[in-house]
Amino acid sequence: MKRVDKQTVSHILEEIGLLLELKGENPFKSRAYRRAARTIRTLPGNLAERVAAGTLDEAPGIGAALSEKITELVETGTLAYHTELLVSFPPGFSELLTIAGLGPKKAKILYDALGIASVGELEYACQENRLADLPGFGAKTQEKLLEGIARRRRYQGRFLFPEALEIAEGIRADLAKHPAVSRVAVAGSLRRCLETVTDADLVAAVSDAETAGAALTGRPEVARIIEQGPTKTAVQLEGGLQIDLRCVDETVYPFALLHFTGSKEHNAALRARARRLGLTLNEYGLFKGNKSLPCRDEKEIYAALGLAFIAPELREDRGEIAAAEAGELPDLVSPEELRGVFHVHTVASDGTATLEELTAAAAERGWQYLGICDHSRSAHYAHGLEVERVRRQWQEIDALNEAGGVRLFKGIETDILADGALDYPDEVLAGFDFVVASIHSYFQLPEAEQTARLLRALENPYTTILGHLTGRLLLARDGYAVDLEAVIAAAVRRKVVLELNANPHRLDLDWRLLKQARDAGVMIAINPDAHDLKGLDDVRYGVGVARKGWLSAGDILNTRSAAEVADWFGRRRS
Ligand code: DGT
Ligand code: CA
Ligand code: ZN
Repeated sequence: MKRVDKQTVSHILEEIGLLLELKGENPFKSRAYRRAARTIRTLPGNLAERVAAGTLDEAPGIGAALSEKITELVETGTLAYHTELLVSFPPGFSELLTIAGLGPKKAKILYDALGIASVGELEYACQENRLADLPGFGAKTQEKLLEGIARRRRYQGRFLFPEALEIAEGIRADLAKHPAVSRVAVAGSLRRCLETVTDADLVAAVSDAETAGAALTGRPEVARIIEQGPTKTAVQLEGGLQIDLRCVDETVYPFALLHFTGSKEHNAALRARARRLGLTLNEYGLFKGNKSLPCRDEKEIYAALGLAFIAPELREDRGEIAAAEAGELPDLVSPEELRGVFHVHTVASDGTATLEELTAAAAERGWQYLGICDHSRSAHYAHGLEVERVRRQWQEIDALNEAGGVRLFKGIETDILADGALDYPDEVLAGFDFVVASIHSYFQLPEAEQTARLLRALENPYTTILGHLTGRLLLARDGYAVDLEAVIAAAVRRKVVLELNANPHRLDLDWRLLKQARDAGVMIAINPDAHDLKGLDDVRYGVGVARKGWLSAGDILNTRSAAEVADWFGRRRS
C-alpha cells in the first residue's frame, strides 16, 4: 500500500477544484474542493489515523462525499474520480495552472488557440511572442507569464518551514527511541529557522550507524532511497521532502551537529577564526596539530574558540561571530515572553472562531490580551465590516471586557486603499484601540507609487501597526515593489509598529529586514493573523523569525503587559 500524506491529498483536492473549474462545472463544487484542500493541509494530527477513526467529516468543509473520497485516497493511494478527470485533459496540463497569472479560463484559451498543454510549451510560446496578439493576452501578460515560469522554477523543490519541520520532528522523535541512537537533532536550515528549506538534515550520535540508518530507510513514507553510506543516509519521502541523516560517534556528534546546522557561511567564518587561533575545526572535531580537543556540546566548541554560544537562528554570518566575541549577542526573545497577540480575525469577517472562543483560547495560552482585527469594509471578499457591524463588535468586546479575564483590544485590519487612505472615516478610526493597516489590492503599482501609498498610510494618525509589509507569499508570490528603507524610516519617525506576520506563508517582515528595522529603532509586533484558533499558535514561527532577526523582548510590543500596551496605543494618538 502506498501511503499518502496530507500534502499529497491537499494537492490532489486542489487539482480537482481546478479541473472542475476548467470543465465549467458548478463553481460551488470546485470551491468546495479547494476549501477541503486547505482544511486537510492544516489539519492537526495524523491523517491516516483520522481516516481510520472515521472522524474526517468533523473537519470544517468536509462533508460525507468529500470524506469518502479522501478516505479512498488515503487508503488506496489513488482516487478514481481524480484519475477520470485527469485523463480528460492532456498530461502536463494541470501543471500549467500552477503558473502565477494563468487561471483555468486563460489556460483553456491557450489550449484551444495554440494547443499549449504544458509549462514547457507555454514558455516556448511566450518566447516566440505567440501570445502578444491573442485576445485577452498581449505583450504584458506574456511577460508576466514568463516571470511566473521563472519564479516557479526558483521555488520548485523548496518547502515551507512548518511543513518540513513537522515531518523532520516526527522522524527525529522516532529515531530518539531507537536503541542504537543516544542523541539526535534536527540540523540544517530547519534548525536555523529559515522560512523555506530544501531538505531536512538530521544528525545522530549512534552506537551502530547501519541499524540507525536502516531505521530511516525502513520508514513506510520513504518513496526512494537516495544514498546509503557508512555515515550518511538520504531518502526522499512521498511528499517530496528529502531527509539527510548523518550518523556519527558520540564524541564527534557536537562537531557534526555544528557543521550540519550551518550555515555554510557561518561555518566558513568559524573555521577561519579557528585557523587564526592556530586550530583546525571541521565536522569531525577541533584539533591543535594532531591533538584533538574534545567538546561535549556546541557550547564548548564556541567557548574553545573564545565565543559565547551562538543560537542556531543567528548562524548566518551577519555579524554574530563578532557579537559573540564582544559579548554583545542579543538576549533573543522566547515564545513564553509573549503576553498577548494582535491581529486576530473572527467570524465577523473571514475567521472561523467567535470572540468568546478566541478569548478562551488566549487564556489557555496564558495570554493577558488579544487584539481583535477583522477586515475593513472594502474587503468584500472577506466580509469586511461596515461601520454598523464595527459598532456592534465594540459592544460585544465591551461586554466581554466587563467580565474580566483576557483583555480584548478593539482593532481592525483596515485595507490601505489605492491612494494610501484608510478604509473608514476618522471618527470611526478614533473608536478603535489600535489599527493595523495592510495592503490587499493593487500589488502591481510601480515602486514610487507603492511607496507613496504606504507612506501616506504611515502618516495617518490612526495607523498603529503596518500589516504584512511586503505582501509576499512564500513560494508563491514575491513582495510588491516598495522602497523598504523609506518605509522603515517613516515607521520610526511616526512610531508606527511594524508587523511580523507569523503566518508561515508570509513571515513578513523577512528576518533580514527585521534586523535592519530593529537597528533603525522600529517597534515590532509578532502577529498571528489568525483566522482560526489553531492559527494563534503560528506565533511560534513568528518568534523563530524574530530570533533570526536578532530581536529581544524589548523590541517587541506584545511582550509587554496589557497596561503597557494600552499606554503605547494611547500615546501613539496624542
Ligand atoms: P537548505 O538545505 O538549502 O535549506 O539549507 P542548509 O543550510 O540546510 O544546507 P544543506 O542541507 O546543503 O547543508 C546543511 C549544512 O551543512 C549547511 O548549512 C552547512 C553544512 N555544509 C554543507 N556543505 C558545506 C560546505 O561545502 N562547506 C561548509 N563549510 N559547510 C557545508
Ligand atoms: Ca538542509
Ligand atoms: Zn489579517
